[in-house]
Amino acid sequence: MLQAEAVADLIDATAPAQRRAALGQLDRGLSQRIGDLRQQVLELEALVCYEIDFPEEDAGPVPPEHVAAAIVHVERGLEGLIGTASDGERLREGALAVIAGRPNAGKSSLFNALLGSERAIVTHIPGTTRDAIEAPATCDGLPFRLIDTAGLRDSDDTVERIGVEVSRRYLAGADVVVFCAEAGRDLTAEERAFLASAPAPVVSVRTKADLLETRHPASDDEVVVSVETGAGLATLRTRLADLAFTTLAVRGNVEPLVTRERHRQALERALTEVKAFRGARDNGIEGAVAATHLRAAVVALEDVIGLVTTEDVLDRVFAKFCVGK
Ligand SMILES: Nc1nc2c(ncn2[C@@H]2O[C@H](COP(=O)(O)OP(=O)(O)OP(=O)(O)O)[C@@H](O)[C@H]2O)c(=O)[nH]1
Ligand SMILES: [Mg+2]
Repeated sequence: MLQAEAVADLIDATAPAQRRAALGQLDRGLSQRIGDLRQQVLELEALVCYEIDFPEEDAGPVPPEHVAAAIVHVERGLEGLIGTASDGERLREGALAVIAGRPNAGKSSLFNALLGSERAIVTHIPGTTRDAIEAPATCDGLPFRLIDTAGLRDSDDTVERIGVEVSRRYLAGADVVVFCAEAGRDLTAEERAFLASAPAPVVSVRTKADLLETRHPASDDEVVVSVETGAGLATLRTRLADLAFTTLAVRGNVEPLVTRERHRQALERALTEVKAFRGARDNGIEGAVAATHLRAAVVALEDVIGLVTTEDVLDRVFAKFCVGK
């Protein structure tokens, strides 16, 4: 379970050097897995070459369902890896968590509390934060880029309006939105509309819980916090980690993680080619032509692992079918 260990190391890593080492371990696991997939595509190519070269073979051609199953197997493998990419890239870069809400909702206070330092200016005056501030933070060991924004509202003040526009731009790229509203009040129509149209998963936070005489009416999907008492902050961190790193939480890290954009793109290219191969076969395209898609898939996979061997196919044919003995 090298992979699981590498992820655990990554989550525990406190120093940049530790993180780099853990990421390196993940990459090694990934090249092995991609090497496996490359091997599977080569075997598929070998089967197809056999069909092409020996169509009248007495022993019978390769059963079509054998080829079909091999195609599905490769596709599943590629899809599984590609499915890890969003978490993997966030592990490397940090998930973008954008704190949003009306002016004075307590956004900057929460930002500071999650960072554990007083980065953003906090005052009782609505409209204090005018520009977005970004800072790295760790929630349950997972890396985040936390953004404090200007309160969302229409303003007559030009500077503030620009800040609000910046907030909207950040929101568009968010991996998760931390929506803040004071505890103990109903949400405004505007706030409801915002929540209904949020561009990313939202954690709904009720702030300033210490100011309430009674408990905030219980609701499962809201996290009630106070930066004065620290209440709810641990729950919030866990909620953020779960929402921003979904497959890590669910899957238990059995697949290696794709942590680089370039790798994901190459895997997607390989998948597209394998699918094109399947399509070509289904449409009765001649075997040699269809097989060029498999070649392209192998090249895409080799792009990732840096392999350059191209002669394996014939070796495979001979080894597997003892042709020419
Ligand atoms: N008692 C109490 N006061 C809080 C809490 N969180 C924030 N406040 C107060 O609420 C006011 C607004 O807090 P900010 O963090 O500046 O709010 P904001 O959402 O960043 O406001 P803008 O930047 O103006 O949009 C300040 O006076 C804070 O001290 C809390 O948990 N408890
Ligand atoms: Mg603020």
